[in-house]
Amino acid sequence: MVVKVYGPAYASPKRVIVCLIEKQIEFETVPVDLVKGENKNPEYLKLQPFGSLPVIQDGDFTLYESRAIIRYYAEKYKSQGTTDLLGRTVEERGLVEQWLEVEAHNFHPPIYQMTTQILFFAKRGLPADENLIKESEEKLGKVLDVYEERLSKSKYLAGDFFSLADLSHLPFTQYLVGPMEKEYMIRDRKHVSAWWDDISNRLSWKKVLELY
Ligand SMILES: N[C@@H](CCC(=O)N[C@@H](CS)C(=O)NCC(=O)O)C(=O)O
Repeated sequence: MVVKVYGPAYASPKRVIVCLIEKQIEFETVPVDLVKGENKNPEYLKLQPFGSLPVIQDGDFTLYESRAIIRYYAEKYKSQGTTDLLGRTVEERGLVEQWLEVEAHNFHPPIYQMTTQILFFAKRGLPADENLIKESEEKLGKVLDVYEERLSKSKYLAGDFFSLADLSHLPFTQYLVGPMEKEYMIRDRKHVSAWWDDISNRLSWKKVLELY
């Protein structure tokens, strides 16, 4: 059964797609255009009642929330493709979960604000809130300082192995270093910079960027 992923052009669906590639799971994509409001169509809302991307359909099974989806596939196909994305021991699993939570609750809110203000408002010709951008950049900087300290002690966030916690950072950090033109936030931090070079050069991520 080929997994269907809705909304491949956006960042959160890319979190799922990069995981499917790491796990060597076959998938196809269904475009959903947020600008046209296709995420609010009744047919889409039947799959994802909050109207957010992504959602996946795997046979009769439907699942939304990108981080729930990546956990699901990492667990379901533990020994296929890249293994140990959730760690090998319960302690490693705990650390992967800890850093996945940090990504979702500390890293994501400020970077999402910046993405919305800098990329999407500007794209629609709407004025950006410069104070909010500045405030979010400061918050994100403080989060990255914590990452710098952590990554001075281990190669990846959860330890010396690549995990879902690292993978989960790929799509929005790509916006930061690319179209948002704020690469200095990564490059000014030696260990964060080396970590970014490592994870963003994975074949799976290069494939995502090539495809979408
Ligand atoms: N917590 C959700 C959030 C997903 C999310 O923010 N998706 C964005 C695209 S990257 C979106 O669909 N925005 C439009 C909306 O939520 O109405 C997840 O991780 O799946």
